[in-house]
Amino acid sequence: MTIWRAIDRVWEFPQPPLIMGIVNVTPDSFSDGGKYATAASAVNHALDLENSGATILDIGGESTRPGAEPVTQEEELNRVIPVIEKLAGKTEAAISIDTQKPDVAREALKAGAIIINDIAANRKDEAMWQLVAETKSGYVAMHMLGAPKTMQRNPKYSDVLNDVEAFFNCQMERWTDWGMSLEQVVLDPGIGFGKNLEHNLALMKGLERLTRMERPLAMGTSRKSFIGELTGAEVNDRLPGSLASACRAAQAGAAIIRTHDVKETTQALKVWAATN
Ligand code: 8Y7
Repeated sequence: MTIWRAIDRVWEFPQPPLIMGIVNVTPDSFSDGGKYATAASAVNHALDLENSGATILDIGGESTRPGAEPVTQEEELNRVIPVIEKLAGKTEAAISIDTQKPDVAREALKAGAIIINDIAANRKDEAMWQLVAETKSGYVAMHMLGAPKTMQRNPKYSDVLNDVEAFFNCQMERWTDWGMSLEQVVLDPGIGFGKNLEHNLALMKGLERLTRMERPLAMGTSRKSFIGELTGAEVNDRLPGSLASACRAAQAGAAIIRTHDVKETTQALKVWAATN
């Protein structure tokens, strides 16, 4: 048995995967009616995702799509903090902050988040880890090669599964050195983050290597490019491929599935769990 701690919450694994619902708070992802309307629609969307089966709500204010431009800290705070504050009193789901910025993460925890989803767990600076150690938040540590703006320019590995596993082993040592408990940590291979189709498929085919590691594994494949590359489907037409890859991740022992399509993923995983 493995436990995952995030401030006052504890989850025990193995169990069927928890669903992390994606809540993007970017100006045009919900509304063009100004800040308040955007925050209110994001909160409503998050509550819908909870009702549809999400145990974790992942709130993000900065697009990390390949080639995306960074947003300023002030803008990111303006986007996510009102949403987390409003949501905190209304949801029983755990609130996760998807940010690369330690100061945004700190404010998000004050506003009611208990998990930091860090796509930049390859960072050089330790401020994020000191915050995780100090607050005892949960920490989803995602593998990324490089940074979002340039990561898809010809990524190279000697062996992607070995390299990702070695990265996690190396970082786990650093995290404990910085005072974090590994009980706070979930690992995530970062599908699409500095990975071409062949790399993404190698990770998915060999996923058991990563789910056998000492910490639970999170996985995000929802609507991602590899599904388009395999099938020709456009981004809003990738639900079937997203569900197939969610079931594959569940079969490999993944602990958390991050998805836009919570209702559909919940149904798929229920059938998977009942027949497995
Ligand atoms: C992931 C993620 C994104 C992922 C974790 C998208 C923020 C791109 N992908 N976080 N974030 N894992 N932990 O298409 O795979 O959702 S953003």
